[in-house]
Amino acid sequence: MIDDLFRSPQTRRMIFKLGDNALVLQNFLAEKQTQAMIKDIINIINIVPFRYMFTPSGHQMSVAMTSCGDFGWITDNKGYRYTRVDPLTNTSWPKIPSSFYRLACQAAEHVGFINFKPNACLINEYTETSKMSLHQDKDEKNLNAPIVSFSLGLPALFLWGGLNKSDKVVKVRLQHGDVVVWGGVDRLRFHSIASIASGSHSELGRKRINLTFRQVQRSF
Ligand code: MD3
Ligand code: FE
Repeated sequence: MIDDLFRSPQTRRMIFKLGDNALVLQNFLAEKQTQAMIKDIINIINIVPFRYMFTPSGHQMSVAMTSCGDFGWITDNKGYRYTRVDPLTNTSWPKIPSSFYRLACQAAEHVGFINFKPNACLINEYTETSKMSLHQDKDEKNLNAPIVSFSLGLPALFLWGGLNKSDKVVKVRLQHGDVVVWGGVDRLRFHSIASIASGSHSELGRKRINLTFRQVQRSF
């Protein structure tokens, strides 16, 4: 209780319902945990660096990406897909650090998705001018598994849509330490990152990093 009096309101854990099977877990990640995760991200990008990939239609993305896990997500002139090897470095994607893995499963379990076993973790790096346009995440073969996302660094304006691209969107500010879990009826919702706040984060500077944990293959 005393602890609560001294903690700033922005670091209190709160849960917001976005949909029947989608929740924002505000401040789910503790500062110690995000610091450990940032160290692990630096190790990963030493092996498989962030890169600005091209969409199949030939547009270069404004979000730099890389992956860890058994599978990584790529996009090029041949399409969107998951691969076991990074085509840029010709190495296997690095293992998902245990510091991320346990927290991703815990977050899923916290909102009722038991047995989540992510085998891909996409790492997105945003600057103040990056955007991610309205899309669905449907390259995963197992659409029964939820997706868990972790936000680090600068805040983002996230837009949460419906199952049709033209459905109205809800604005959600995602901040450092926030987690979003979505599955079930909300798994194929359209969503986008409209903008990144300007400013500087104490650990990441003028950047935002988002991790998304996915179960890419059906588990037999
Ligand atoms: C999707 N990433 O990597 S994650 C992506 O912040 C991606 O980097 C964004 O979209 C990012 O594919 C957003 C957060 C999120 C939250 C709720 C969702 C994505 C969602 C609900 C339904 C579908
Ligand atoms: Fe997405």
